[in-house]
Amino acid sequence: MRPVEAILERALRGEPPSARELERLFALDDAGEAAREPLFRAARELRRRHFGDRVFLYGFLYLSTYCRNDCRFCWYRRSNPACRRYRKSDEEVLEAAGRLAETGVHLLDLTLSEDPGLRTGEGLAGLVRLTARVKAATRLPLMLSPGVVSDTALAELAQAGVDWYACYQETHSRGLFRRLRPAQSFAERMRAKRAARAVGLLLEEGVLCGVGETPRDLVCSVRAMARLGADQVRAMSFVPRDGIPLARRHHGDPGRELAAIATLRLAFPDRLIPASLDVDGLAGLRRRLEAGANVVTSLIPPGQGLAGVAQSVLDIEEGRRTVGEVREVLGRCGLAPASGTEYADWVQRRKAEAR
Ligand code: MD0
Ligand code: SF4
Repeated sequence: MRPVEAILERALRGEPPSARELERLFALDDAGEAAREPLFRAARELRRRHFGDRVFLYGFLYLSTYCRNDCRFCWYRRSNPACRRYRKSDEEVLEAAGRLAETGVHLLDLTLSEDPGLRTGEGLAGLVRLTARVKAATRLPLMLSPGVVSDTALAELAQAGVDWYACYQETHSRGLFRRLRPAQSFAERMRAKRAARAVGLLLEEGVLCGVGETPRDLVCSVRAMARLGADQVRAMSFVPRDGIPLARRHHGDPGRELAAIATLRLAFPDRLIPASLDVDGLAGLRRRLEAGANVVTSLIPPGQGLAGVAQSVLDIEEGRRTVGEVREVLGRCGLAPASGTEYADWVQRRKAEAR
């Protein structure tokens, strides 16, 4: 039997791959579709065992695009004059949140760049109040993606009804981290995640693909995700654009991200793994689901002037990042949206287990 097949067979028997084996699987990124198919098939089977045909849907609201940082992969980095900055008012956020909730998403992800006006004092207090209002109005599970914040902020946010803290290291190689996030602290960012767990928040960790990482770096990320006890783990491709300094490495090759999604499924069979609409829009959804993802993220309501992150505009105003469009793709993959109760139950169960 070829080594990859043996790894997959053992994973299906409940034996998680070793570090060396994970490296082998991550390296299937440029092996071509046919060579990756057995990996994808195993990932789908593990997803089926833990989640059946059910998929969770996350609505996304980007509240502020002002940022103090200068990440080299990001469109919203402070030194990019070309991106349109906004900070949504409470009323705008509540309206967009209400609309998204009505469409049937299971969670709202409130994301912010590291906006200096919302990090401390009255700005932070306003964010905490807004979060509580969104919770009261929608009664949905909430995720907050505010970048690195203080322990006190995390505790206040948890108190206000936030369920998840999302904060992606992008890489767990310190050298690559320095190149991606200049002048930011690797340790601070990791510490915020441990602090979030300590106040009872669920945690999403993530890696960026196509930025010069090696399969071994990705194994290092799997270890870090396991140590953190991450509840949701993400791999997302770098999207090069004019105005972003980082050079494209894996131009047009989604293989790295797809192999990473499937390998994460083998390493974390019962965790949540996103298929983001924020890289290739709706057109890229099917292949991510077929690699073993079980959450669709970055559903964004049209007509509200809201932005995406990696893709700031793709498919948004066309109304293609919506539950109706996603449901059709799910159907074609033999999958279906979960009910709100199924998702809320999953969140409650995980919180109890994590305690
Ligand atoms: C996504 N655009 O899900 C969002 C974003 C932040 N928590 C998530 C990267 O793709
Ligand atoms: Fe700011 Fe986040 Fe972009 Fe970095 S990745 S520049 S912290 S918005």
